[in-house]
Amino acid sequence: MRKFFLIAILYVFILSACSNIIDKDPDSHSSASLARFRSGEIQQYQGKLLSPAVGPRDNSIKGVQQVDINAYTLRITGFVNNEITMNYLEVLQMTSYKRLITLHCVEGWDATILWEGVSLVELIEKAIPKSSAVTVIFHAADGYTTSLPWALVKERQLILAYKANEIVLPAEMGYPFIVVAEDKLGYKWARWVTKIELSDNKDYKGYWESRGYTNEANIQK
Ligand SMILES: Nc1nc2c(c(=O)[nH]1)N[C@H]1C(S)=C(S)[C@@H](COP(=O)(O)O)O[C@H]1N2
Ligand SMILES: [Mo]
Repeated sequence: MRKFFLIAILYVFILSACSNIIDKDPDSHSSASLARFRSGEIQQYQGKLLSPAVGPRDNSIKGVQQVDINAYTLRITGFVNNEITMNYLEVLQMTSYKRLITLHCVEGWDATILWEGVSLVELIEKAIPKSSAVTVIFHAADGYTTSLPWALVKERQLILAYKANEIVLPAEMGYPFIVVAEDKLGYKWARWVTKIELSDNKDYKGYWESRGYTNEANIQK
């Protein structure tokens, strides 16, 4: 009798483990992620499954920011020879680039999203950075800041995205702009970007970096 119960328990255990596996089937979306897709959002790209642009929860320092696009400006300032201010449509008129890139958060989750945006290098070069500029600091509407080396932005040809999975970036994901910091942890992906500051401080530390996260923010692959 005892043996029977043990087998029954084992059976239930195996079943639940399997349903877990089914939910993680790489060839189909889980019902939880399906529910998060917005209307118009594509769910697959070049045979690869995409993650919903909006994650299951928000971990931003001050919650989701609602940016008034009519009042919005993007400023490029600091160690530059030609400080500039652009509005939303001026940025959107620049050449656009599409990239399929995975965002990895320090908390363990990740999301593979088709990003579309403008080149950060083309944007920053409009302001003619000084040769002493080594760091790019991103300032956001919620007061959040983070930074990347200017050399890395150039080397990786990083983009500033305004679309995710073919829809306009949802507020939760940083409307109007998010830094697509490829191969860097989530805290480098500044959302609701309002200002890009060039700096000569190679050791600048942003919000999470000054609270102990590494400035390199490399993904452990
Ligand atoms: N402006 C701003 N951008 C931000 C943050 C924030 O709090 N404010 N959080 C960062 C972190 S820690 C992560 S993991 C990603 C995704 O945040 P989410 O987990 O809230 O979706 O956004 C990043 N960009
Ligand atoms: Mo994060």
